[in-house]
Amino acid sequence: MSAARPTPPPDTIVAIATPPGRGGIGIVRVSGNAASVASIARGVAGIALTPREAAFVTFRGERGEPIDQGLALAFAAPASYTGEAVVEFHGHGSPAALRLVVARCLALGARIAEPGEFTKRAFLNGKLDLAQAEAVADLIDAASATAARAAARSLAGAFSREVQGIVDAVIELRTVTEASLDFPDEDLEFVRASDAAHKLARVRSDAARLLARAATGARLATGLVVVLVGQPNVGKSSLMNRLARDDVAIVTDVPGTTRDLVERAVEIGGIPLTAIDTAGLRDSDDTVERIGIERAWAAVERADLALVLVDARESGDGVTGADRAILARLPAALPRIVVHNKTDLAGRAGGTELRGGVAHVWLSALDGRGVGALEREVLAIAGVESAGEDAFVARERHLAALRAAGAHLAAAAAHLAAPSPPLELYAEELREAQNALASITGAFGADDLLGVIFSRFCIGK
Ligand SMILES: Nc1nc2c(ncn2[C@@H]2O[C@H](COP(=O)(O)OP(=O)(O)O)[C@@H](O)[C@H]2O)c(=O)[nH]1
Ligand SMILES: [Mg+2]
Repeated sequence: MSAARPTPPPDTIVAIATPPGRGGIGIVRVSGNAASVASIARGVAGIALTPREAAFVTFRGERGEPIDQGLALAFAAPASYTGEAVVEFHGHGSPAALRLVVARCLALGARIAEPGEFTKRAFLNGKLDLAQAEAVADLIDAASATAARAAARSLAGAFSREVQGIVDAVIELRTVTEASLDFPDEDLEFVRASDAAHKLARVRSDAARLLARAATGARLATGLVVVLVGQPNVGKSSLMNRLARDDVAIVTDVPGTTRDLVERAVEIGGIPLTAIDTAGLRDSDDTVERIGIERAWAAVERADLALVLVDARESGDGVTGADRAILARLPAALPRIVVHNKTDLAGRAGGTELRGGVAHVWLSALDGRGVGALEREVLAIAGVESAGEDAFVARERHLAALRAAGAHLAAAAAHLAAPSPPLELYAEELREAQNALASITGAFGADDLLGVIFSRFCIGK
């Protein structure tokens, strides 16, 4: 492990590990230095515990009075979640009894753990890297089965391994460069002979691909915001209710029924989305409706995807001048799907068509036909239709680091392609790229790099 990681504080922490409230089982977890954890274990459970062997015991208070009974389970350092000595008390899920167990641990020398402190210690002790530690939180917070599976893959190290693969390739490029900087007569030939340009191009494309996958992963974690817009009465609220599989928005045949935003978390194909139903977009003299329309445009600004509803009964290409005006006012970069609703009235079957790069979907929000095709289209645009087997969760922090690494690699490539490459600047960009990547897993590069240089090159040559 790198020397940059400080040694964890040796004090002993305790917390209730199960969610607040009553339940079948409640767990109190203790982690810290071996002697103090052992004395807490003996004080609460009344016996000396054998690591990894569950003992059924009575938990006791200061005067030996019973608090609860359950399992006591000890782990010896470093073979535990935190890498420290750990003991867990699995009692009944009674908040009052659990608090008594915690109070007893405090009296025996522990202190209350800070939020995330067990996982922080796991990181500091090298049990998890930073991306994995973040995946623990993402797994706990996962809003869908797909997001949970993706977090589990990140926790197992899938994302970290991809990042490390790119870091290794950057280190290899740096190794050649930094060594040649030490031997100025040979420098440029040396770097050229190592096929650096070609290798750098491959590193850049790997990093770009990882960024794309990470962006999908980030959407998995946070969910995509989908806004429903269109003229009054085209069926936005009806479609909202279909997507939510619930009556969340009022549907009437009165144009201008929806005035405020109706926002709802929905799940499509295992992907969490936030759907926003909006007021129909038209010129209105009604003050409340006008505010609603302003809010609709504000919702468009924070959306990742717009569903623009139109009436399937319109002849021609089915998009009226008013619809076109709405489409034109959407931010140019905002992905959109044109939804031709009320196919039941239009006597038209469902279907999907690509027109000028924009997907058009025909459906009936009333009878539900064609809604499945729309959902597939939404997932495709979200880039998560294949977020099955190889997705991992990622965070904005990871995306920013990957973007920064990509920019430094691009700058490195530009230096290398110059008529007389400034090798020092090239090396510096590679170093920055590596640092950006290393920040994802929390490993810092300098020591690792020196190790590689010394092990691969005979400096005394
Ligand atoms: N026949 C038919 N009627 C629909 C369909 N979708 C919505 N409607 C009706 O159109 C009217 C307006 O629907 P609503 O969802 O409130 O539209 P909004 O103003 O865009 O939110 C209501 O009377 C709905 O029952 C559809 O697919 N087929
Ligand atoms: Mg409505």
